[in-house]
Amino acid sequence: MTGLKLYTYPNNKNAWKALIAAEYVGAKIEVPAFEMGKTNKSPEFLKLNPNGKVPTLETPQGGVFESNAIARYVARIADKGLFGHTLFEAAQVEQWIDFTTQEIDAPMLSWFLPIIGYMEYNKKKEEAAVEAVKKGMGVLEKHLHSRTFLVGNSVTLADIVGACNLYWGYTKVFDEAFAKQFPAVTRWFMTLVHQPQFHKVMGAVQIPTEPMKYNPKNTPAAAAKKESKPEQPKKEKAPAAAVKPAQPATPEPEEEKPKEKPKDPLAALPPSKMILDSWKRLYSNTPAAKFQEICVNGLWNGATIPGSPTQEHFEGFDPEGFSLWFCDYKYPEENTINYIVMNKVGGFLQRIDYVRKHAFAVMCILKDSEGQFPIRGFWIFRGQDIPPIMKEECFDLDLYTWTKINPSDEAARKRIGSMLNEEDKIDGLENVEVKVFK
Ligand SMILES: N[C@@H](CCC(=O)N[C@@H](CS)C(=O)NCC(=O)O)C(=O)O
Repeated sequence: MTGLKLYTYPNNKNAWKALIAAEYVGAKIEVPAFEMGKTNKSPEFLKLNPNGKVPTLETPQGGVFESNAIARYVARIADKGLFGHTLFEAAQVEQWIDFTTQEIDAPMLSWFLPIIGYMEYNKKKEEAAVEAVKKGMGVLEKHLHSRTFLVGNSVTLADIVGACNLYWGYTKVFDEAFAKQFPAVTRWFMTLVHQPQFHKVMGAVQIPTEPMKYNPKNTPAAAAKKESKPEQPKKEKAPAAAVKPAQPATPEPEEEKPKEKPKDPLAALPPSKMILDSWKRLYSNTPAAKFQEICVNGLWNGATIPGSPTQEHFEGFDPEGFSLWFCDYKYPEENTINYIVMNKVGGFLQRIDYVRKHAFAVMCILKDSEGQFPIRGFWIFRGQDIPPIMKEECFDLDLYTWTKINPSDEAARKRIGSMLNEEDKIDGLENVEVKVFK
């Protein structure tokens, strides 16, 4: 069979199901260059998979989506026993594929995705997810106690899909004590990932010494505290993908007091000749060809906003009324999947709509030689500190190291220029994407 193309981002454990199956049946699958959010939203891709999701397989007859369906298709290309050897074994293979997907992978996603910032965290939901994973693994444990593989005496598609469904567990969130509760499952998983067909696709599987945990700053208590605070000004928009924060642990008071509008301490600052909105217009309206000359130099020296019907002039940076900051994500080792990192930054910027009047930022998603995605950014804040409301409301703040910039430092100015210009290399690292808060 030729002409198969599997669309996916790198290291997608769902895509590995088909790629490992291909190793067993000797199928050749091309994995074309792929850019999340672009390739999978193109009209050609949507013809293959109207959901715009990956993995998606392109076959000579058309597209196949859903990773298990793709893996089943590939496993049937040649009969190498991936569905067992009898009708009954084939049913058992299907049974374990469905079981590990619904009873293990689904709760594993609810456990893991909030930890990496891809879903809103909720302790109760996490506990329920951990319990559900344990329950599913308990069933596997009993079954594998006396068996090497899930069905029969050799690897089947059930083992391939099952191991992929447990991949995030063993490589990200299980600690030693957790794995020890399931010795047969752990032995089975380790046996599989050491098979050459698995190893060729997955690479070396590393069990972490320190499993990933949710950042305790964003606990339900913090969410409860946040909930009990006065409402934000009306103009605040809820982030598009936000899930409601955890409910407060204590019951709501019977009668709610009328909510006060919070005072804006930054409104009390002495006026500045620098108008932040004017800077934002300069940033947005300067054509790319003149960006350095007009916008970047204009930050320091002032500039007239291109195309402004009133010849609006930005006065240049005012170090008394504003401050400049660099931020650097503290845990780049968590950032290994590019679109999740992009969502993390996107979510952060969506959550701080309330500070738009007082802040501007460029956040750069970079890529280092180890395939990690450091996040570095440049911010302008009204006043000499990070706005107090952000300090109170925004848990993302603690995920970054914040460094106040001396505005006359030439090296800092150069670095700011590289971020504003979205240069191909920032801090010597590949610039993957820049998100702007304006
Ligand atoms: N159940 C599907 C899950 C597919 C899925 O959710 N893919 C995600 C990446 S892991 C995706 O492509 N998201 C892109 C989007 O939603 O735009 C499968 O097993 O293939």
